[in-house]
Amino acid sequence: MSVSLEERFQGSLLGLAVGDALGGRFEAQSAEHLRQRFSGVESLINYVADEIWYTDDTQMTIALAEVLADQGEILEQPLCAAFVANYVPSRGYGRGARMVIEAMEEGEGYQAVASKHFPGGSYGNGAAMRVAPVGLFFHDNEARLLEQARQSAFPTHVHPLGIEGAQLIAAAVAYVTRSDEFKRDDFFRLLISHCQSEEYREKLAMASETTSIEQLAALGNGIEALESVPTAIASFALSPESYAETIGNVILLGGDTDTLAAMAGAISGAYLGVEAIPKRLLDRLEESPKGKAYLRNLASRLLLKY
Ligand code: F2R
Ligand code: MG
Ligand code: MG
Ligand code: MG
Repeated sequence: MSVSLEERFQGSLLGLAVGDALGGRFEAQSAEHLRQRFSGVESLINYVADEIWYTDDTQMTIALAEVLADQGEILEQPLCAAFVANYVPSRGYGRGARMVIEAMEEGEGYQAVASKHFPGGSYGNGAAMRVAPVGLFFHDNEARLLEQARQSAFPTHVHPLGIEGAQLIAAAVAYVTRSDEFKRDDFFRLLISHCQSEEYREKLAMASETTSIEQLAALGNGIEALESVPTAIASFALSPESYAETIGNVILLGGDTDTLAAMAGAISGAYLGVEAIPKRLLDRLEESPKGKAYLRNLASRLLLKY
């Protein structure tokens, strides 16, 4: 398989946005309800008839990608400015993230809000859902990859489990961006070697043995990083050759469907390239000022700066 870097960068950003936008239709619904409505992934995708709109996951990813494309690295102040410039509350942010960004907007001490709103900081999946551009940009620079993923998490997520989730998604995106052939054992060995906590080490060991939808469901579908990052990674590894299966299988788990599909879609798109995203979905992705065409162009800008 030969996929160009441009196709991978575009595939990851658009794959994230499409997963987010499709999953956003079903956020917080139960797996039972979704399984009654849809017989499988194909019927889920065929259900989409009109425009699909992305949520905070893509909105914050755009902020990160803009900073990388402009600065060549994640720096705290430009990142905060980009979060504020891209802040559209109606996209549905986590409540902790909302408070931190509003403090940035007001010029107040956002660091204090980030570490005090939740005890020890947020372990939500908000840092992991937006980190894909770091994985793309530093895919061949292991020394900076994890440090930059941490840096991209910090303004809103200071809890170690929130940061580690972002580092693992960044490492997964980086690995597949370098790969022409998916080697499952290597992939999980590398990710497990990056784990700092026993919690993620255990979950990724489970993910490495996930070969069925039932096992995928057992990894979790929640808004916490630990309850969604391993699931998204496992869904990609379950169907590495299909973008549609990768995002469809996690959406059908219910729960935090937009974020599960955003993270899984970013990994799959980086591996398979933009052509692997079903035309039916990509055609319907929003055409707003920061919609489909902007994302494609942003991916190309990111590659030019890389
Ligand atoms: N927030 C949502 N969806 C909810 C509904 C939105 C609705 N449709 C609307 O229009 O308003 N989605 C987005 O939030 C998730 C990412 O969240 P993020 O950025 O991590 O935010 P936050 O608030 O920091 O963390 C999320 C929740 O996790 C729990 N939590 C985190 N740390 C905690 C701690 N230390 N102690 C206790 N609980 C903690 C809290 O419930 C947080 O609110 C994505 O799903 C994105 O799509
Ligand atoms: Mg969202
Ligand atoms: Mg979500
Ligand atoms: Mg470089």
